Amino acid sequence: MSPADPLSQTPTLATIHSGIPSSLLPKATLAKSLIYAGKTVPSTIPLSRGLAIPQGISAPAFHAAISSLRDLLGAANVELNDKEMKNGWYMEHPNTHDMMPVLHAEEFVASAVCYPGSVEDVQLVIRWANKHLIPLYPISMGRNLGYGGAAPRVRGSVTLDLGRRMNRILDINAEDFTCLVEPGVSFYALHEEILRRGLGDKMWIDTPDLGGGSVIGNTLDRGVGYTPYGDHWAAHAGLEVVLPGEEARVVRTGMGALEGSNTWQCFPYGFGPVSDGIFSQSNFGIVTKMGMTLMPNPGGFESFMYTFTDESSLAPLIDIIRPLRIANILENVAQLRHGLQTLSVKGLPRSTYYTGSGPIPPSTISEHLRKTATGDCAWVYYGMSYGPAHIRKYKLDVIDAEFHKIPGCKKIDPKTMPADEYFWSRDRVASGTPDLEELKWVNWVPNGSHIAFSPVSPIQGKDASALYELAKQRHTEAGIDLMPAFCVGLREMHLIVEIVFDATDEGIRKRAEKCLRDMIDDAAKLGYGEYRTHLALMDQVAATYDFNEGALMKLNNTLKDALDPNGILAPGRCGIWPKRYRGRGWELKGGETSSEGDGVTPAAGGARI
Ligand code: EUG
Repeated sequence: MSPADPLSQTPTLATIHSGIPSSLLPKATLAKSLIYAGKTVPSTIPLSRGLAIPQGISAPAFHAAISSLRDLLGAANVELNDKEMKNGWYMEHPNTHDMMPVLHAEEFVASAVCYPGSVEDVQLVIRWANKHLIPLYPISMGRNLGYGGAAPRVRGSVTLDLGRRMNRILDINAEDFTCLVEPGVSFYALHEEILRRGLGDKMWIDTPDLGGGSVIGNTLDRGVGYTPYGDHWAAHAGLEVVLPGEEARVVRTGMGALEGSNTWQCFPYGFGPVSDGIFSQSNFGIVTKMGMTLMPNPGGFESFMYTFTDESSLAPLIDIIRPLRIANILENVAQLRHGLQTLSVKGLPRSTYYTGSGPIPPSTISEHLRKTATGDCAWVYYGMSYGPAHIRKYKLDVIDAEFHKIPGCKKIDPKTMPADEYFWSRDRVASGTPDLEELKWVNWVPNGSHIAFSPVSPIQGKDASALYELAKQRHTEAGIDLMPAFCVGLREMHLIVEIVFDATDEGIRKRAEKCLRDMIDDAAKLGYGEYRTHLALMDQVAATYDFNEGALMKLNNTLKDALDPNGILAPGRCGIWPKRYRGRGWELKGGETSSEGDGVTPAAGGARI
C-alpha cells in the first residue's frame, strides 16, 4: 500500500491502519533490512503491458467510468494503476498486484484501486460496477500473502481497498468477550487496542503466525491461529454484508438480522438458514463488519517443545497426537514442523548452509541443526498448555509420557532457549500476542516469495505419511527444499507446505507452479483436498471437489447467478465464475500463457454505458 522506501522506517499503527505496533518496530526494522539485503528486484517496476483494462469494456468507456467513480467517492479515493507497480515487503505491501507472483507479475493486476469510507460508499461502488459492468475485487487489507495477496483474479479489476478507510474497532465487550470490527482492523491493531483499554490481563485474541493480516480477511479465508480459538471461522459471530446485485442490499447475518438485538456477537446462528458460510472463500458479497469471540485469559500458560530425531517418527507421533488433541489434553492448534524450518526461520539465506543445486541434503540440515539450541532433529512439536500450574501439570505429564513412546523423543527445556529463539515467538503467538518472527524464512532465497500447498486430512499417521511422501517426491523432482508444517486442529490437520522461491527467476517460478499442481493432483487422487489456495490454483483446487459431477460448483454457480447476475464481484475467486465468463476459457489449469479468457458475454441488448 505505501511505497516501500528501503531506507524508511516501517510505519506504525499510530500513522496507518496497516502499520506495526511500536513495540515491534525494532523487529520490523531488522526484518526489513534482512529482506532488502536479499532483494535484487527494484522497488518500482514499470507496467510493461500498460494499464490493465478489464475485458468487455473499451478504453474510453473505462476512463469515463473511472471519472464517474471519482465523482462518487472523491478524486482522492480513486487511484489509477497506470504508471508502475511498487513492490515492498510484508509490512509495506502493494494493493495493486501479487508481490509474490508465481505467474508473470502483470497477470493478476488491478486497473485501479478505490477506497470506500463507509458501507454507503461500498453500495455506491457496487451500483457503479453494475452500471458499467466492471469487475470489482474487494480486499480487507490485502495481506493474504502466499495465496495471492491483494491481487485480483481477473486482470484489470477495480480493487476496493476496504481497510484504508474502514478500520474501526466498533466494539470490544469485556463482559461477553466479543468484538465487532471493520475490514481494516489487523490482529496487531486489535491486540493493541485491548492493551490500550487495560484489558490485556483479561482477554486474548487469537492471531496467525504473522499479525499484520485483517481479522475479517483472514477469517473469511478460513485462516488459522494457535490458541484454543485457532479456527477463526468457528470463532466468528455475525457478519454485515453488501450484496453484489444492482440493489447493493445490506444484510446482517445471525442475530444481526433482528433490529435492536444485543445478541449479534453472542449467538452466530439467529433464525433460519445459516447464511454466513456463503460469504467465506467466495464472491457472493462484500463483508463490511464481523463479530469475533475473544478468549478469557486462562490464568496461566506454558509452552513446550519436543524434538524427534527420526523422519519416520511422523506417523506414530501423529497417531499419538490424535487422541490427545481430540480430548483437549493438547489444547491449541500446535505445529509439528520439519527440522529444516528451524534453520530457515533464523532468517539467513540458504547459501549460508548449502550452495549446491537441488534440495538441501538431510545430512547438511543435521550438521547445522546440531549447532543450534534446538539440536539435530527431523521434527519439532511446538505446543502450549493453559491454566494454572496444577492444571497444566496434569496435562503436561500425560503428554510427556505419550510423546516419549517415540524413540528419539526429547523434551527441550525452555530455560535453555535464548530470548531470541523462535520458540519464544511460538510462545507469544499461542498466548495471543501477534508477532513478526515467522517472516524470517522468506530470506531463504533472494527476493523471497512463497506460495502454499495446504491439504487437510484426519489426524492419522497414514494420512500424514501419504501427504508428506507425495510432497517430498514432487519437491525432489522440482529441486525445491521441502518445508512442511502440520497444524493440528480438533479432528483434522492442515499440512502447510510453503514453497519459498525467487520471484525474479522465471525458471523456478515454473518449477514451483508445476510442483504445486502435481501435489494438488496427487493429493486429490488419494482423496485429499486443500483448505485454501492461491489465485492461480483456485480453478484446479475447485475442480477436485467433484462429487456427483461437480454438484457443489453447480450450487455455487446457482448462487452466483442469483446474487450477482451481472457478474461484477471477484470473478473467478475460488473457482466460481459468473455466467458472463463461463465457457470462455478463463479457468487456469496449468501451462497457460495468460490468466485471461476469451472475453465476456455482452450485457443483455449489448448495452454498454
Ligand atoms: C501458515 C499456516 C497456514 C497457512 C499458511 C501458512 C504458516 C506457516 C494453518 O494455515 O494457510 C508457517
